Amino acid sequence: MAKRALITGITGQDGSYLAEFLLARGYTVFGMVRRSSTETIQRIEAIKDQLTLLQGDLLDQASLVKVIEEAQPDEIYNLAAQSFVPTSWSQPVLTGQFTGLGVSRLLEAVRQVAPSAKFYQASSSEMFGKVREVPQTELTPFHPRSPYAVAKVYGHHITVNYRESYGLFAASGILFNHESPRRGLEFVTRKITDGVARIKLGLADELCLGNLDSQRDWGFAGDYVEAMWLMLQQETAGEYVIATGVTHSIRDFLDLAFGHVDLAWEEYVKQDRRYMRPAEVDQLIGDSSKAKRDLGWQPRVDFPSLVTMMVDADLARLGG
Ligand code: NAP
Ligand code: G4F
Repeated sequence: MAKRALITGITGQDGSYLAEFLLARGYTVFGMVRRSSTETIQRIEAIKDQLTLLQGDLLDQASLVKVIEEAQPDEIYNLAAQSFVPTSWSQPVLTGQFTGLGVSRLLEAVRQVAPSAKFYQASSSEMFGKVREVPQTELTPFHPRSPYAVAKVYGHHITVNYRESYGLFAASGILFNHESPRRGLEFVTRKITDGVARIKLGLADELCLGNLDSQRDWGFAGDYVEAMWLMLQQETAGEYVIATGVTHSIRDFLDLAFGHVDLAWEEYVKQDRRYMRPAEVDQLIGDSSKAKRDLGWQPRVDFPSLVTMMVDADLARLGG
């Protein structure tokens, strides 16, 4: 019998790649979507006929119970969250409700309705924040630097707590930044590749950014959803850092993205205080040795290939 998977956040970047990955492995895939006045399913448009979409919201306990009753999942991937760090300062309470307490609500529903289902929580390298050691591992202490990161620390610990309290198979992936042509336009990588394409095609003449010095360990989202799945194929649940182990600055990203279309970024990029953050995460770099050893996982797409993939996709989308 085909395995059944439920994905919250299926309309997001990771949800769309994970849904494709699971369909290709013969899963019956259910996706939880929230009601909206306009359609939010662009990223899953091509596969929507192969999915069953169920209405639910992380704020609404009864809807979560109903979604799990209908899906009867073997595996549950909790990818839904308010995931944009700057918004977590302007909407800190809502971010805590979605990204933090939402995990409790979902775990409670799992405990009541499907206690034998395997559960994946989307934890984040933002939890390391003002980093205590370099590179960061599963044992590095957390020092969150935004309401988003604080909420993710809550989600992470409550996942461990439900495993220890109730014996649920509850795993947590501490994923470092991962990007793709499907990344939201407000995140820095996609903002840059969209900006490069617009400038190259004569649709824009400048790109306004914030802090150019921060460094991130950027991987490809398509590689990272495989790690989520591998975590749920193990005998026991655990925590895993998923990262490339290589870090780059925003300036490095700009060099490659503008260089790919033979432009010099210094002529187009302006710094704008509006995009500076009240507290910054300066440098992230992950050590995913445990995932390599226990899951057999490793990233396939390197940094230059990721950048050029994203620039080419935006050029094609905008008609270049
Ligand atoms: P994303 O593109 O922002 O997608 C977020 C998803 O959550 C969307 O499908 C959104 O639905 C849904 N959602 C938001 N609030 C909800 C609510 N109250 N009820 C139900 N659904 C809700 O995020 P992503 O990049 O795919 O990331 C997936 C997960 O991994 C997130 O939890 C994120 O915090 C975490 N994470 C991401 C990264 C990364 O680098 N991408 C790294 C570490 C961890 P709508 O379409 O309706 O808005
Ligand atoms: O692309 P970002 O907005 O991603 P950030 O804050 O690292 O968060 C992403 O990765 C996390 C994993 O570590 C996820 F948990 C989270 O959900 C999200 O997916 O910003 C990256 C860096 C920051 O240091 C920011 O200050 O880019 C810097 N930056 C500089 N100019 C900018 C801009 N970020 C944005 N969004 N927009 C700018 O104009």
